Formats: sequence, C-alpha cells, structure tokens
Amino acid sequence: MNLEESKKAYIFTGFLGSGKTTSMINTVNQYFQDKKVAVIVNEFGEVSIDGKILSSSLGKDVLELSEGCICCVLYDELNKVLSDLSQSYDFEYLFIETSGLSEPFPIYSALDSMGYIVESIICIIDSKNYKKHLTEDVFKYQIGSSNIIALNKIDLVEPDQIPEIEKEISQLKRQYNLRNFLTGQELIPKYEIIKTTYGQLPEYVFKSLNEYIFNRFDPSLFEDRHFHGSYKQDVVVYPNDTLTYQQFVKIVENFPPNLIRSKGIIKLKDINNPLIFNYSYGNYSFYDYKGNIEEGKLVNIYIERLSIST
Ligand SMILES: Nc1nc2c(ncn2[C@@H]2O[C@H](COP(=O)(O)OP(=O)(O)OP(=O)(O)O)[C@@H](O)[C@H]2O)c(=O)[nH]1
Ligand SMILES: [Mg+2]
Repeated sequence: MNLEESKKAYIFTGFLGSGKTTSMINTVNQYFQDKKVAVIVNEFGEVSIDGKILSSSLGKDVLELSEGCICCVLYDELNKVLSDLSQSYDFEYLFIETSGLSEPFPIYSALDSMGYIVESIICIIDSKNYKKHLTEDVFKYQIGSSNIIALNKIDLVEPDQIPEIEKEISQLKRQYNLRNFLTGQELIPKYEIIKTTYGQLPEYVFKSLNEYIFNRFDPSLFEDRHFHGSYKQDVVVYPNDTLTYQQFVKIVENFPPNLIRSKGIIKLKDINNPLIFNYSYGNYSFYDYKGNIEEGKLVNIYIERLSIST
C-alpha cells in the first residue's frame, strides 16, 4: 500500500474498565461524524459486550476480534478482518479498542506492517482506581506504549489529588516508555497527559497529523512481551424478565471483592428496555440498550491474586 493512500488508525488501550469504549464512542460521535470510520474491538474472553454497545451507540457495524489475548494470533486475524472489510467498505479511519489486559504494541506493529498510519495510541486511565493496577505490568506497558495518556474519570477524584496522580503517571511513562532495546532510544519521545471525563479528548488530538507520529522503528528491535495476567472470567446468564431491578442491584452489591469488572446487557422484569450494565471496582451504571436480546448475559472478570488492595 502506498503511504499517501494509507488509512489512518487510532488505537485505544487502557486497563479493564478505564473508559476505552466510552472514549471511542464520544470521539467518533463528536469528531468523525462525516468520516468513513471502521471500528474493531478485542475483548478479554469469548463473549463480546463492547461490540454490541459500540454498534448501538454509533449506529454502525463493529467488528470483533475473537479471544482476548490479541498477541498470540493477532497478525493473521487482524489482516483477514481488515482485508475482508476493505473490500466491502472503503473506510478512511480505523478505531481499535484493545482488551484491557493486553498491551497495544503488537497491534501497532501489525497495523504498521499492513501499511496503516497509526496516528495515536491513546491510553485511558481510571484516575480513581489506577493504584490497584500498579502491580500489573500490562498496565504500565500500556502507558509506556502510548503517546496520548488520558487521566480519565477525573470527576471521581478530589481536585487536590490530581497533581499527585499526574506526577505518578508521568514517572511511569518515563520508566516504561517504549525503547529500542539495542540503543535505548525512546520510541515515543513526544507524549501528552490530558485530564478527561467520559474519555472526552480535545479535538486537536485528532487533528494533529504529523505532530503525533512517533519515531519510526523496526518492530523487530523491540523486545517481545507476552502477558497472560492472572485473571479469570465467567459468563453468567440471566434469562429475560426473571429479576426485578432491586433484586439485580442486590446481587451487584454483593459481588465478591475479587470481581473487578463486569458488563453485559440484561432485561429486567420491571423495566421496559434491556439495560447495558457496567461495573468497575464497585462503581456501576445502567444505560438503555436500543435493541432486543434473547437472554441477559454478564461477563465477569476476577483477579486471582486476592492480596490486591481494594
Ligand atoms: N464517573 C465516570 N465514569 C466513567 C468515565 N468514563 C467511563 N466511565 C464509566 O466507566 C464504566 C466503564 O467504561 P467503559 O468505556 O466500558 O470501559 P472500558 O475501558 O471500555 O472497559 P473494558 O473494555 O471492559 O476494559 C462505564 O460505566 C462508563 O460509563 C468518567 O470519566 N467518569
Ligand atoms: Mg470496552
């Protein structure tokens, strides 16, 4: 593919529940309404909820990459999905959401070798809960591999805590910044930390063109890292119209402490529409889902190390 004709890509990374899907929805709806956009999600585990959420919020088809561990089968699957898509839809921009448990570099590298111009790797951080992720290497490498770092959910932290959060994230960025492992050269010398709520990034992030393109590099000079964190997942089915809202909330309030992320779409007895349910570290929310479901399903992710602070 000729570089002048290349399609542009944005990769959204960030730990489980940090706000990646929310940020992609807001970005596409605010700044890319008149553009031809393709959206791909990759989720941890086999049941994809984000595909449905994105598709109902953006009014477009959303492609899903199977299996959470994107690093293992990535190139072949991504290549196939993208070439099939390009044949039916001549899109200009590609948005990819990575799983909360994978780092973005393998996706960058795969897209780069397919001729895409990756304009930005955007890391969405849960400013309220990120300290609980500090034991996770993948969280730090997500920051290290990004050029736009959004301190998201800033509405949930006290204003006087913000400088400390900015300081800690900048330190992590410097420490984990992608480097050429032969020369030590930083591969993303220019980066920016931006405070956000609901992943609302300023428009200039998507207008910058050359400003944000990082040092070109040979991916083979980069150490290969493979993360398969110690998480487990289950999928719980709730047949339609079996629980009331209050009964469901009671279940949620009694989630065990090692259940860190849950999401799904459910149909409750006393509410007309199905609801998108989102739970992340004790915070939860419901939104109307504009569509029908055969049965409710929640995907729950548990951390296996119970020693993690809550
Ligand atoms: N208060 C608050 N809630 C937010 C903010 N951004 C996102 N959320 C909520 O956080 C929850 C998780 O958001 P998602 O966008 O689904 O997060 P994600 O990173 O895509 O999650 P995974 O794909 O499961 O890793 C949802 O309930 C969002 O509405 C924010 O800035 N403030
Ligand atoms: Mg998501």
